[in-house]
Amino acid sequence: MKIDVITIFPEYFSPLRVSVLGKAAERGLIEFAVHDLRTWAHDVHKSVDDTPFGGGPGMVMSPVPWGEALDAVLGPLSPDTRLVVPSPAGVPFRQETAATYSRMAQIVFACGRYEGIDARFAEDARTRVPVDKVSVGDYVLSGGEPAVLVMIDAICRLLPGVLGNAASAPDDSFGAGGGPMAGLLEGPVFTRPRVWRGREVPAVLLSGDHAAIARWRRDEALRRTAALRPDLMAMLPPGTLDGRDREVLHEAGFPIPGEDMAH
Ligand code: JA5
Repeated sequence: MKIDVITIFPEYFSPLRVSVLGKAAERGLIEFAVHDLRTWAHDVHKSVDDTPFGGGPGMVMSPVPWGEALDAVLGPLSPDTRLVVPSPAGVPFRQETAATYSRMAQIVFACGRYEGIDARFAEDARTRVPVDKVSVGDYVLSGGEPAVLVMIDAICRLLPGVLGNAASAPDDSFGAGGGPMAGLLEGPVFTRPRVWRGREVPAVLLSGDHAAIARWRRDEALRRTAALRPDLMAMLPPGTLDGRDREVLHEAGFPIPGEDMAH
């Protein structure tokens, strides 16, 4: 997979050389190309922003360098290419979004700064490539760069061969593998020592009973998800809760989707 990033702060993306993603790039599993938008600026000051039509505070990024940058960076037209523009006004980026993007041949990320990019840039780009405006959460950032780092990490760890342990992705929170933990937050994890500052590791985890351990982990995931993320509980596909799941949720005092609390 090829990932292009267009930004006025190329240095912001040095973390892509570190750790799991850095190694995946070294091994040729991912190709990162980070481009300085000012390469396509036209004046001696290499300016990429201008005052907003209609007035208002701040500056708006000019569509002129953005259009030329995209022309230069976009590979052959393909249904497996996306232009992704981070924006707090975009559609939420979720685990399923990461999975969809991990199957792309090329993703171009366009990092806005100031008050954003002139709207005509995305409108024009749409005539050549599918364009997604994507939010990574309901808060304001100073620019798209940190959002793009977040998305690149979530996408690339799903690529074949990128994670050392092929089994670790499906059991993470959200259980992208569609396994038993699908749509739930991951519960607590433990390692040695067995007793630390008087606190014991739950006995079931030392029992060697793999079915009991899997059931305990699901119980913990259900309790945590119901307590912290009722929105995720509401999104569980119908029919995913078994009898024990309902018992756990009832004991914890949480309403069970599609069930009367009196039962
Ligand atoms: C700000 C010029 O989902 C959180 C986000 C905040 C934010 C994003 S995504 N992009 C920008 C931006 O500011 O481009």
